[in-house]
Amino acid sequence: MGLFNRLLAKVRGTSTASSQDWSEIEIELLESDLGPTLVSELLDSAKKMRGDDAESSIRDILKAKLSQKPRLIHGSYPTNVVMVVGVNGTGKTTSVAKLAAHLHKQGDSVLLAAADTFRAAAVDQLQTWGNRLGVEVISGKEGAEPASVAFDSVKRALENRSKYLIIDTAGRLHNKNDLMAELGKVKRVIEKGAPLAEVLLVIDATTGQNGLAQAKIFSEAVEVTGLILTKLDGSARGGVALAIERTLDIPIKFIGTGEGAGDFAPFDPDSYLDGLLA
Ligand SMILES: Nc1nc2c(ncn2[C@@H]2O[C@H](COP(=O)(O)OP(=O)(O)OP(=O)(O)O)[C@@H](O)[C@H]2O)c(=O)[nH]1
Ligand SMILES: [Mg+2]
Repeated sequence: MGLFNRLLAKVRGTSTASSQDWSEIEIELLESDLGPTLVSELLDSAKKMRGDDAESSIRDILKAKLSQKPRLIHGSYPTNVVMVVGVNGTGKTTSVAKLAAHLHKQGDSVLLAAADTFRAAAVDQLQTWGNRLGVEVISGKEGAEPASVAFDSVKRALENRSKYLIIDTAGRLHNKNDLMAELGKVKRVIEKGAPLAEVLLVIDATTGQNGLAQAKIFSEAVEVTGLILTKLDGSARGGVALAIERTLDIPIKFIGTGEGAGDFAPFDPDSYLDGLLA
């Protein structure tokens, strides 16, 4: 049953919902990770609605909560440098590869950088993707400074005139200050070589409201410019993404819907809302 079915049924009919009904609807909406602020805004509007246009009214309300910022990769420099960040296991490395595949398919030249130097396996994982996609991967020795790998990759991308450089970073918990400070350093070192086009934060759609805390803290550390929302192929509806867009005005730029290179697409607000309202 769609997330908003009960709500729609209540406002569509002529009968007025009881306060018991409204609190049940509220609980249901809260369970979808939309977050308390957005849920109470929605309920306030819904209580004033009547009639068959309820669905389009709710769609309009939700749409108005989405960011108005551009959703394409913002770039003006000869090499568009994209840094990919996020907590452990959200799908960063896979998304780096998928984004490379997406851009490569468009005919653009792409270089990848394995700046997750904590684990040799992380470099191998990206290298395997690079081989599969026919995209070069810059890496350092195991235990190398992530900032130095990132800096070398910027130099290489500028020399090669790559249109895009996508830099993978190690997963880190947003509440670990030293790791967040290290990420800030990687960013500053990259910017010594070239301006950053984007800092993309990867959010796992199944993480719930914690995603909002992740987005806040990563933004403070590295000025996140966009989101990649992964694992939307599962049961998660990704309500948290709406909460992030509304609260922090960070646009979702891409979505991940599986483990394959093609399970990736630019974010389309209308089909996302279709999914929430289905
Ligand atoms: N179902 C599904 N699985 C995904 C998606 N994106 C990534 N995964 C899987 O999630 C797991 C973790 O993905 P990684 O790309 O290694 O995640 P990461 O953020 O780089 O992980 P760390 O570097 O360890 O922090 C892998 O098994 C991926 O195949 C997605 O959109 N859908
Ligand atoms: Mg990784």
